[in-house]
Amino acid sequence: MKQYTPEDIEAKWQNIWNEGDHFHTDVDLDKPKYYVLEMFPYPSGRLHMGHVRVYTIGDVIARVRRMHGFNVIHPMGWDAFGLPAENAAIKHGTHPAKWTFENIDTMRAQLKRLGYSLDWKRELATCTPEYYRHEQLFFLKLLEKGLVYRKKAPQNWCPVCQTVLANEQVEEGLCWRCDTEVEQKELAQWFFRITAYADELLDDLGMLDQGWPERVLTMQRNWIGKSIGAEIDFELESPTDAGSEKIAVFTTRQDTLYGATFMSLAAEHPLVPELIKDKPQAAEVTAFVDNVRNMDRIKRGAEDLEKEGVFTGAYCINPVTGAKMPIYVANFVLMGYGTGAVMAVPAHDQRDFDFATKYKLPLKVVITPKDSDNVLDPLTMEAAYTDPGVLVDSQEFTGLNNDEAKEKIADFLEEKGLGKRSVNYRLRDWNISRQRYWGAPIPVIYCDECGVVPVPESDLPVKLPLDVKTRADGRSPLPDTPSFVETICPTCGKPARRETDTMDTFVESSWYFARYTSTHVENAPFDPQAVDYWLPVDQYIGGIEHAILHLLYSRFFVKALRDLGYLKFDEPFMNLLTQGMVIKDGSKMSKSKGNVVDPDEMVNKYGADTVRLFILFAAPPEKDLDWSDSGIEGSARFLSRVWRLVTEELEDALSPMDPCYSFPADVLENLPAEYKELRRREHACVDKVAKDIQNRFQFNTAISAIMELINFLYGNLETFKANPDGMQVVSSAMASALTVLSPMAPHMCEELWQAMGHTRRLADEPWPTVDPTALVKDEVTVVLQVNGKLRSKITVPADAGKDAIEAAAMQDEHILRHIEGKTVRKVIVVPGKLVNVVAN
Ligand code: ANZ
Ligand code: ZN
Repeated sequence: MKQYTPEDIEAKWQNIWNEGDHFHTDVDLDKPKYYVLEMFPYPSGRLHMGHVRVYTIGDVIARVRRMHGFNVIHPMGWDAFGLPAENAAIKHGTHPAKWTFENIDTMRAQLKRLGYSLDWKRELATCTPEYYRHEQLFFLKLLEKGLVYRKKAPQNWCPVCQTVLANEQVEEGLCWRCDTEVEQKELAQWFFRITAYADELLDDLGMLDQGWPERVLTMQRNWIGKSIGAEIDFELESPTDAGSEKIAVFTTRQDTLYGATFMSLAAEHPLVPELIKDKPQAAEVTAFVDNVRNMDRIKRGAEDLEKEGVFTGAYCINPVTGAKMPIYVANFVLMGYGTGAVMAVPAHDQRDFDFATKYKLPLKVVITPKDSDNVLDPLTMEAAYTDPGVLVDSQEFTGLNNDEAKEKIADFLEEKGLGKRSVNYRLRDWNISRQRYWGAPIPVIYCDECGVVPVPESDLPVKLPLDVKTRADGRSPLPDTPSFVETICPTCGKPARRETDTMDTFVESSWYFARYTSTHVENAPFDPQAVDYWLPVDQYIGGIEHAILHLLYSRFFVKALRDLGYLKFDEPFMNLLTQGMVIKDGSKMSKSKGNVVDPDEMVNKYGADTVRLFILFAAPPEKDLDWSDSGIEGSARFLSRVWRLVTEELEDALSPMDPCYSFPADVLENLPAEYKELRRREHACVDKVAKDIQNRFQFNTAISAIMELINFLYGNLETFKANPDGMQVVSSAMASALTVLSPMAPHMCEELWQAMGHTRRLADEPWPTVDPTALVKDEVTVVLQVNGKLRSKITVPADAGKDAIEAAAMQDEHILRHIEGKTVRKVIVVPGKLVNVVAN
């Protein structure tokens, strides 16, 4: 018997796959394509188990699809720009480029050791000018189209990372990367106008509702946050010295307009200084405003914020009731949303209710519960009434359901010129400027004469200079690099300065999946035929942590590139699988907990096939996977059993039969019953593995099915060995088992396949064709009687129950003929033998 030595076998097959670019595919219009992609790794140093999990899942899907006749593209590359490279370079006194490329080499070798069927010819790294030059081109094209703009505004600033952050990168007020409290800093920055696509980004989620997890769809929907309502003008009691006459508010509840009793403004609202001018309240308001401005936006938006405010001394007028409404500055009103002003309806909005209670402001009830005659009493209410209801105290609208009133009042406001329907989004434009070095330069030039001048396309790429030293304080060395900064203006030829900010690395990951189709095209981002053929991605796999950030940006990018004419589809990822974490002893693996399991160590100890098998077997892909030593031992034992079955128990008797070989009926009839059962189990296993993997990603149940087949072979070895004529049946079953196990444990299966005498590579074999009749369990003949007389015979599965047999009997045409016109009184069923229908 040949010993199972994974390290030899695995290296052997990896060499064979690598040398022939075995998994490289090209456009082939005669074959259906399938694009399977896992989120590409950040070259952080070494692979962790999370990587192994996601790439193993993707690899099995790729291999199974390939065997089903698809032209599969399964590429790999590196999300290679970003802050950790810079921080590591500072810490270790090296250069980010050196650090990055060394890590890429290490991690590439690790991926290869795991036997993934990747198309390495398409490999890319986003930090190379060959990649980012196209991104700079997109920037220029989007600028031309008005989808990129520069704006000075308060920005999220992380003092530790020394850079601004997009809204999506601030989590509960903290930097997503280092958990530092984010500050606000006024800076001129570049923005991608993602809001131009807000509606489409929302509507097109409908195209994904079959293929994406519901919770990701919900998170995206909420992040875009579409609100339908109205903008309403409130006249000031008296115009300000500067000439302002009114305040516009955005509301989603114009049905409560008759209940608006005061006005709340954001601290940054431009009217505030005008309103308090020469008022006794001025000093107090100014102090309050300064205080609120220093709070960060996220905290100001939080539900549990203590509502506070201050009276400005000014009033405005409710346009429909004529009531005089005091104007407050309130800490929970944000300047970046709607108009930065809120008509306060304390009876029907909880925040306004809290505020009114605190500052003793009047409540007016304008909506009451539908089927109740106890009208809400403003003096005893303990909370705002926010549910649907019927309008009261609202002039001509009194008595309407509030939904209906929303429409009617919007019509009324539009007719009278008091307001208009309006839609607001929570989504903000994407700030892509980063004040860090290790990123793609933003291709613009600042000229004292000409202002902001885009770099001409013919001058691309604007290369990131590599001959610089990173600074210990983390600040970008680019502004102090004259050879980079100093340039001449492309318009007037006078000395000018380059932009020294770089692009957010999420820009790179927003289009890499499209670039894979055309990695080797130099002068254009894409080969049009290749993008049209391969895209969109059929199956995308990655972590839930990207539910908003990366997935939203990529969706936006695809729509923008489509409108630039580069792409012809609307959504990048048709199906999304979000895998769970790999944990140990119930918690996330981390150095501080000392519970990290290193992939290389595991591959050294057990071999890649065992590691892959365990990862797939231990949990369904969406669930967290608890690493266990006994679990991986179990997977290793199973593979050894398969090995021993082929190389020892059955060695000389096996022949290179096709999997699911179609035997003439008499071959099986002349053998003991175990053969027919083996064949049934063989076909059932192939069928189940295909369905479990392709329809539901249930790798664990697929593996269980293969284990059962192997167990059945072991359990009946004596019978099989005693009947040499039956060896072809056993060989076919063994070939099937190896074929369907090969996507999970590719190296060992190739080796055993070869040991059976097969000459083609298993990786190139088609998925076996299941014979549906082979799936039927043994059948028995049942005689059918009507009133005790034999009328017909049927065959049913041996294990069919009484109901199934009766149902089959009552459909038999002979029976139907003999009971025609009669009433069935009773049906007697003796399973496996007879059915007697009593009728008269
Ligand atoms: C009056 C009203 C009465 C409101 C009522 C609600 C309930 P969403 O769904 O998030 O869009 N609002 C408007 N602009 C705001 C701002 N800049 N900062 C804080 N709050 C703001 O919420 C829309 C509602 O949030 C608007 O409708 C407004 O309050 C408030 F019974 O207007 B409402
Ligand atoms: Zn930070």
